Amino acid sequence: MLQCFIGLGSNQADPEQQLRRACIAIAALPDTRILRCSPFYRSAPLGPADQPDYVNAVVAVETDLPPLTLLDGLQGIELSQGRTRNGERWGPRTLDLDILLYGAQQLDLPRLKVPHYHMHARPFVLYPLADIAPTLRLPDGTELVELLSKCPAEGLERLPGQPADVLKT
Ligand code: A4P
Ligand code: MG
Repeated sequence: MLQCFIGLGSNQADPEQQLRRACIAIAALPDTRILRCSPFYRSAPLGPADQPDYVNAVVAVETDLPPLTLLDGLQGIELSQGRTRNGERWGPRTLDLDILLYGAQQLDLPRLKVPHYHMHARPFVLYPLADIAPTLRLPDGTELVELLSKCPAEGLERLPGQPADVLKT
């Protein structure tokens, strides 16, 4: 089994609830289990500013699914939670699920780039990732703490509560 990290984001239709539902759906993917779920963070939108704040989190999973099968599963969850794609880059969405890391693999496929291309400089990815994997290294050897030191937590607010509780039921 490989350990993977998945980034979750939503800024429409009750974002916290979208993320809770997504965690449950990820845990129900075949040959996959959630190991850890970060706290939820409210974050200022990156991209067009005329959209609501996002709620973001990161989950660590263990999976036997090949990378493109995992991507198919995650895109199925996005669709089942009302995700539509209108072509606007970085526009509002009910749910976005990104494969941040897939074991220590580096993938450059037409449908899948891993590590996720913008994760290195996004506070709403790096801080929740550090909550659940503080000693993580990226496949190229870069330490997560090094990336964090260059990425201020601007526009990021940790929300109260323990989202991981949804996984214990
Ligand atoms: N794709 C390639 N690599 C991956 C990967 N590692 N994980 C492909 C998931 N998908 C990957 O994605 C477009 C295509 O990327 C997919 O079909 C897949 O084959 P998409 O979800 O349809 O489109 P997108 O998410 O709008 O595009 P993009 O460029 O991936 O956007 P991001 O990087 O996901 O950013 N601000 C805040 N505060 N919080 C956010 O979460 N998110 C975005 C979207 C913008 N601003 C944000 C946030
Ligand atoms: Mg995406």
